[in-house]
Amino acid sequence: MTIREILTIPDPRLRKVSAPVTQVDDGVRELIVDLFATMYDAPGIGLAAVQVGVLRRILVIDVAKEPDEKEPHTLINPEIVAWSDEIGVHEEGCLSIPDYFEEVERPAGCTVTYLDREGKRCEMECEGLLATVVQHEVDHLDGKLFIDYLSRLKRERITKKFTKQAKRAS
Ligand code: GNR
Ligand code: NI
Repeated sequence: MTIREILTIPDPRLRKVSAPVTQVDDGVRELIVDLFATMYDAPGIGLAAVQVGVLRRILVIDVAKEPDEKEPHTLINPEIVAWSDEIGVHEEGCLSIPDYFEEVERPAGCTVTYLDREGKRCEMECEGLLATVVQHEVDHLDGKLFIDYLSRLKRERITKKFTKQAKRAS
């Protein structure tokens, strides 16, 4: 088990489309163990493989409130197949854009299909925070970030800040 480094913007890998998993094998399961370790360590409530530089369609999520009541979800090749008409607003953050939070509007509920860590087809109906996180994570697999839903001014301001930081660090 390894806690992996989380990429931050403007790393270009965060803008790439991740490839589907063709076989849920031990290599994939090892990566999933690392994703959970990295997510819990951060701490975060979701993590996409691309955030540790692996361009595969794999997500882990745990929105449990208490650390000793874990509710880990592994979603491989997730597809959102239905959205509620109702819109919800949540303050969102992203481990790839540390310490930045803004409200984002998204469908309040969604239905997602995916393969679990045994490769079994599953379907999950989500609402509340879980629905927000599922949509946020599936966006990562398509190279999309929550700042893409904000005004251009806000998005450019935060992107510039992180670009400057990355230049200073290099
Ligand atoms: O830890 C996270 N919290 C969070 C809060 C509101 C909406 C989405 C998220 S996901 C984020 C972790 C992350 O960046 N996942 O990609
Ligand atoms: Ni994120």
